[in-house]
Amino acid sequence: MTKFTLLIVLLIFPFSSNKTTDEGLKDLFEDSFYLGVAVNRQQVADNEKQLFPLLKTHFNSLSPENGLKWEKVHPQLDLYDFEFGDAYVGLGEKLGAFTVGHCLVWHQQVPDWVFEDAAGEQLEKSALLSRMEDHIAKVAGRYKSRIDGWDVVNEAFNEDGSYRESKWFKIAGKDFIKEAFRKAHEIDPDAELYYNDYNMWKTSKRAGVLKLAKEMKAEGIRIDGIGMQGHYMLEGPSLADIEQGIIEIAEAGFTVMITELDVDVLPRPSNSEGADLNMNYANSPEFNPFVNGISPEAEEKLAQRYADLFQLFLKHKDKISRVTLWGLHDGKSWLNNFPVRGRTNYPLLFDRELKLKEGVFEKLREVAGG
Ligand code: 9MR
Repeated sequence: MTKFTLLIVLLIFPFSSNKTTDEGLKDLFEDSFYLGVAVNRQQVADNEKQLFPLLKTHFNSLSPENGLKWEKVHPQLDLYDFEFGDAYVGLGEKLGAFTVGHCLVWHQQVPDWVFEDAAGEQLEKSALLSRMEDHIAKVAGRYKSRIDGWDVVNEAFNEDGSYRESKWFKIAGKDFIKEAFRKAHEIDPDAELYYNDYNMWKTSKRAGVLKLAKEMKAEGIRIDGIGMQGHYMLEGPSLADIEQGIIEIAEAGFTVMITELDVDVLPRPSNSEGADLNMNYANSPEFNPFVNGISPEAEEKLAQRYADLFQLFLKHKDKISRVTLWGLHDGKSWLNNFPVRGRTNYPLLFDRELKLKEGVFEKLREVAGG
């Protein structure tokens, strides 16, 4: 090497090395919003090994995919299981991450006994609410000041903006939502409190949610933000619809979070109900086309969809506090089993070998101006 080429190498190296080796996804958005990821039980247990550096490099917020849901953390009346929660919160602290709790009250992944007395009869409203308050006190209380924000109530509305006829609602009416937020705030006054739902880009659904959220605020009940889950497809919903959602939530006085982002790349059967139908769809090349790898065209569309979405989120960074991916890598995404079980999907930012999808990263870097 001549002195001249050595000089050139020395001059270029510090600039080029930095970008490609250490830069994580989160760094693209560090002045805008947290970048989060939902982790599962196995990933939390494994944090010392392969995953920790990867999480540290790319994310500065964590959500628990399933481990803090009622059936996991409180499987029986007098039995709480905090093994996952303790490890999860510990991981969040080690990462220095904004650590989210998900979710205190939901109609899914909640055992039947919650709604029944010892004789199996349906509980009265006051008994159900006091059971719910006990649960919130134990779970949010255990992680007081260690969990930064809670999804307090999840998915309590129908698409038309009416209340979902869950057991919670049938027994307690909308008061279950108000009481859940009241109790969560009493137990951990420093935690941010969120309502979280899918299809918040739909005008009708959003109207129902915002009406209640404003009513709660007017009654002095703390509610900081609304989570737009962000389970999207390649072709829809439109950016315009998502944008309208972000704007209206912010105008109503609430912080916006994109809480469960993923992009389904597989075709959706129009009627996918029933186990037998699921079988056929999973086995059919039409509905499960990428068993041996995603096509370059679909991968390119995925990268573009993520770029478009993040460009929109950046445009509204003053309204959005966090964007969280619903899973770390394709192999573990719930979308391999929804709406059809047993398909091979590619909805996330890391592939099955835990490699960051370079095409997506490149495009995100462009939209982030890096
Ligand atoms: O990703 C979760 C999956 O592993 C569970 O089987 C499923 C059970 O309903 O819940 C998934 O996460 C959901 C989240 O908690 C709330 N919004 C919808 C998510 C996808 O179903």
